[in-house]
Amino acid sequence: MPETMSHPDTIVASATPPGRGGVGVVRVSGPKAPEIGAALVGDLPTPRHATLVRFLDKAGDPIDIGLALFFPGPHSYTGEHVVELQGHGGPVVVERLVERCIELGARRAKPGEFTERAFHNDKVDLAQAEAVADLIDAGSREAARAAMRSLQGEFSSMVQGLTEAVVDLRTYVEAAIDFPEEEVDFLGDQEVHARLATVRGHFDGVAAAAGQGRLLRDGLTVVLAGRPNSGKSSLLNRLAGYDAAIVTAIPGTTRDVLRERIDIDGLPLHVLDTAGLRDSTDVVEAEGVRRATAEMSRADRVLFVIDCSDDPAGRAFEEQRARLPADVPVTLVFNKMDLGDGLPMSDTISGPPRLHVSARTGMGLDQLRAHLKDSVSFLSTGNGSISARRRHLEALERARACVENAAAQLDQRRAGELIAEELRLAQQALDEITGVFHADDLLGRIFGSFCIGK
Ligand SMILES: Nc1nc2c(ncn2[C@@H]2O[C@H](COP(=O)(O)OP(=O)(O)OP(=O)(O)O)[C@@H](O)[C@H]2O)c(=O)[nH]1
Ligand SMILES: [Mg+2]
Repeated sequence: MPETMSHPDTIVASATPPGRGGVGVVRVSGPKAPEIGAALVGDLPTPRHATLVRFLDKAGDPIDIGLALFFPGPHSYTGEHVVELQGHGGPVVVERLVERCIELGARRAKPGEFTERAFHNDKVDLAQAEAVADLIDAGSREAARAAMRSLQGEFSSMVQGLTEAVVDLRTYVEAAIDFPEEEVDFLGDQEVHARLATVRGHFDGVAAAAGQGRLLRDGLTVVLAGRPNSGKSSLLNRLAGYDAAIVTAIPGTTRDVLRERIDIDGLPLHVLDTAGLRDSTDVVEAEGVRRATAEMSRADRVLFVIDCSDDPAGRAFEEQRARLPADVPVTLVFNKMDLGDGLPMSDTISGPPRLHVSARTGMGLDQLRAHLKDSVSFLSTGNGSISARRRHLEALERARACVENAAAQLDQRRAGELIAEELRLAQQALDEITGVFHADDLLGRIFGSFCIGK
């Protein structure tokens, strides 16, 4: 536990964003909060009662008039004594209040420090603390609802249920180790297999919910790639609903990578328009092609755009295949269908999924959107989804791999100790999600990305 926990400082920060607003909230947390509050407003207000007061400077002159609230620990956001000052939301007023608190013995809070204290004081676990930031940063209603569910502990209790199933299995295996003469039979019996099946089932459920949650938060990144003039920029404009990119009949129009964030029923879609792929002696265009290739390797999916009036067989894809990252899935998008005879290309050839659209008329765009949602099994209803991060999915994957190792060892009738050890590692990976077990730098990374005052 950090040293600050035994003798915590008192911290202060504006809880409202910088700038002007109706109200500006300054929050003070720590052992000196009651003393600071009393000095600032003359008398500490009754706990949990909003009290109209004057905030006083050192000379006793009023800085502002507003509401003061006192939340004695542990019944506060951080679990410490907290004083909240609600003044007028002007940057000068708020800064003067913060400075006055510093004069009285507080120090400026670091990003996420209030929530970090809430975590150390067991007000929230790590997944809930992260959900606080995700709720603040939510880019859609669905994402906000999912973050709210995680904040209320739904995700944590799913992980908890999974952990219990793992511990249960481990206890069972360890009991077998204690009776070596029975061990072989014990590990071969139906009971242990049944418990293992339960654990696997749990994993599937939690992983599905967390996968949806991560999609809601981070979304899907797709790169529009293809030959020059195939209509990539036109497609971007169609998806974005406005003229984001320059479109001309001149091949090689786009050079820089353009990014647009689009919302498909709550799924955040990051669409990147890139330079048409061809070998060019133009240094600017060649750099554009290099960047296009780099973006493709980081994408969740490449939409390979083909001008069907010019290349109905999609030969461009075969030509460029070697340039495309091998591990990123591709969808072939046959564009300019308005120019064709309206007949979709033959679908008999195996290979990447194919769609037929017209960026000019908008034909096929709904199918494209539906395809993108399907490609990640996104459920638009968002019902029951929780917010989750890449970190959570990675921990779940690691835990699952350990359980699968344990299962393999069980099949090979290996020693119970090995199985128990794998299960212990699985449990440790799960504990990282809620923060029961964590590497020291993990907290710094998580809370460092919060806004100040939260
Ligand atoms: N008829 C028709 N023309 C289209 C369609 N989509 C794009 N075009 C035309 O095709 C030409 C090239 O379009 P862009 O969107 O600039 O193509 P691009 O793939 O971004 O081209 P570069 O940036 O040069 O790589 C323009 O003249 C567009 O008007 C379509 O669906 N139908
Ligand atoms: Mg373009």
